[in-house]
Amino acid sequence: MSFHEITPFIGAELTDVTYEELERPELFDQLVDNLRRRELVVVRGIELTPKQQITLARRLGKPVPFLLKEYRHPEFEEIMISSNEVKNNKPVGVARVGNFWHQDSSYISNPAPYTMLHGVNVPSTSGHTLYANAVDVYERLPEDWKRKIAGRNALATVNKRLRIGKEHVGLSVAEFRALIDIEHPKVEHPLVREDPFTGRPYLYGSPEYLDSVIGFDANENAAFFAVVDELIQDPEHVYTHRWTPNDLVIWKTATTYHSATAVEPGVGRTVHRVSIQSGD
Ligand SMILES: O=C(O)CCC(=O)C(=O)O
Ligand SMILES: [Fe+2]
Repeated sequence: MSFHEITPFIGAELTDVTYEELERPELFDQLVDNLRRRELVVVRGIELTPKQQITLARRLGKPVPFLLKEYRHPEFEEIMISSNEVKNNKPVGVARVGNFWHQDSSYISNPAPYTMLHGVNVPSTSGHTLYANAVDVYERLPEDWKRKIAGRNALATVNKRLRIGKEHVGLSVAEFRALIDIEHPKVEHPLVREDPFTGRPYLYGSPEYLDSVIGFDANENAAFFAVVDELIQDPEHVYTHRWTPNDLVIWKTATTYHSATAVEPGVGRTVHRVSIQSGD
């Protein structure tokens, strides 16, 4: 029983393992080691109850309940249900979570370091998840851009991606934007950071969650965002996770860019998501 590398640039995978086996310290330590070095770990087809998923998450840190109560699992507040399914005329969970390239919660000042998804009901022909490595993205950044961004901070924002809610009906676009800026102030992060485990530099910020690089003019920002988008989405450097039932996928939020892809019409998809803060 051992992990194998999924692609040269990201990911390690473990197959044919049960929850009881994964719980053993030797194997779980291997998982942590692979997660630290490979950014993303896939445990294929592992049956887990919500409680078992939370127990595993606790080994990595402190599971934190999702902000909006209505999308929490009815019994386990640490689990957010990410789903396009509807039961009794009610959405089972949040639909279209993360359907653009991003690093989880990078628009806040202290994002939880790990995300864990369990594939409860997953189609095989759509609804894949795409992953790229932010260390690899930084490495591939042309030298002149590395020089231009060295030592710079960027302003992150949820502005471009915030969803319009019931409470926003009647607001003009300008008023909506003004409100977001008050409720979700932009935060500043260094653009290049060092991974605490490997010491490798990585790019922190995705154009969808970036307002601007401080000190860049509009043209420089646009040019930089285009370069970064192209590097993130380079098909040679993207791992496509094609879900199989009960896959458990865990990633480091800072060093992993990812994007959910569309689910084909009429097909249900439900994953249980746990966000894991450090410490306890
Ligand atoms: O459901 C997925 O494919 C990933 C969604 C996502 O971005 C997340 O859960 O952080
Ligand atoms: Fe995400």
